[in-house]
Parts: sequence; C-alpha cells; structure tokens
Amino acid sequence: MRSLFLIALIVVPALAQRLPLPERTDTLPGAAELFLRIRDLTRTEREAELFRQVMAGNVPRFLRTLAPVTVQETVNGTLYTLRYYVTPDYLSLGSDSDHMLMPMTPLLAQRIADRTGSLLPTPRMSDQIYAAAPLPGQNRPFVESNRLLVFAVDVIIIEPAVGQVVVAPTLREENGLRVLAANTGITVSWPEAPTTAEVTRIEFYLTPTTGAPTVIGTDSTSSDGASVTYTFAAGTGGYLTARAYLTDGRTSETATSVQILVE
Ligand SMILES: [Ca+2]
Repeated sequence: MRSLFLIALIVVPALAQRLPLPERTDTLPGAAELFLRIRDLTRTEREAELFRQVMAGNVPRFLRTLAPVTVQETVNGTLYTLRYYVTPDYLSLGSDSDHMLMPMTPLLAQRIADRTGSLLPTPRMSDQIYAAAPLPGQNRPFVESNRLLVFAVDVIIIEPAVGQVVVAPTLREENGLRVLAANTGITVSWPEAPTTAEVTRIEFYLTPTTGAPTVIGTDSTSSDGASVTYTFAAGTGGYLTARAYLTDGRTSETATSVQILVE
C-alpha cells in the first residue's frame, strides 16, 4: 500500500489539478451536433467516436478544474488524511454552453481513465464524493446505472492529520466518546490548527452517524486560535472534525475527528 501512495505522489505534479486534455477548440462539435453524429452508429463505432472526441479535448471547461475530496482513514493504527481530486460532475461532452452527459460502457470509461491518469471511483469513493459536494445534488449518489459514467479521479496527497478537535465542556468521556449536554453552547476547537497567512478559514464539521457532513461553524481568523461555539440537539451523535482552507480555495491540514454523543 505504501508503494502505491508513493507512485501517486510522483505522478501528480505533472497532472496539476486539471484534467490532462487538450484545450477545447471551437471547431469541435457541441452536444447537439455530436448527438446527430453518433445517433445512428453502432455501439463500437459510437464508443470509438466518443473516445476520439474526449482525447481531442471536446470536454466543457467547467469539468477540467478538479475538486478536492478529503477523507480520513486509519491504516495500521495511524490516521491519515487522504485527498483525491475529482471532476466536479460526471463526464460530459461538448462546450460549456452546449454539452451533454455521456453514458458509456465501462470499457470506454476505463480507456479514458487510463489515458488521463485517472481512476474510476469505487461505490465507496462515490459516496465520499457525494458527501463532499458543496451543494446538495451537485454530485449524485452512487447508483448502479451511474457505473457507465466517468468520474475522473487523481489521488494526490496522503498526509497524517494534524492535532485533534477538542470539545468543552463535556459531561463525561467513555472510551474516547465525548458525551455533551444538549441545548447549551459547546466550544469546538482545534488547538493545532495552522495559523499561516495563507489560511483564510477553518471549517468545523459534524458528520452524523448516518448522513452527510454539515458545517457547524467557520472561524475566519485562525491566527488567534480556531474555535466555534455550537449548540447541539439531544440525541445528536457522530464525529466532529475541522479543515483549513487556503486563499486559493484548496484545503490544507485536517484535524483528527472526535466522536460525540449529545444527551
Ligand atoms: Ca479565531
């Protein structure tokens, strides 16, 4: 596993965080024209044409800047932050103003992934991508039919998380679980949060036991310490974590999460 991570780190700088495809030229067909062109082709012919179109750069501009997805995984007892970059939506063909989602066989999807240094996401990654989408519905949860659509992914950074989220006051602790009182202000802080000038804000998240993470607060001045105050409803359970955002919108360090239960 370690060697896989190394390979990913070496490969990435060349890819930057953009899909490695030629810039789109106006001579390439938009979705309406392309649809007419492929409508009557056999599947083999159609997929050959789609492959040519993608490799020629007939992909909208908005899909080319990859978005980070950050998840935490414990490997052999050490918590790592894993960040991979994904296209902001399923692969479409055409221009920004005239494009269409393009169903394709897994064979073609894999061929495109191979040529762009990308991976096809697993169902688990697809759920992570959905959970990380800034707008509800911007990415779709994984369903079987979506297997035919490409979601290009580059794994680029693996870094240990920095420090841990701290909650106060607590009623008690049970094997690492912090039990909190409901309907009263709880301070959620990240003592080891980065304080450099490039950090524009620290976001704190609650990931419920079932469901997607929600932002419970943002501290836009990490230089004087990173913390927010939040009032939890009784019965809330899940994990609190924090993430630092840089001026260019990328994330930097992530905190180790802490498990909470609210009574
Ligand atoms: Ca602060």
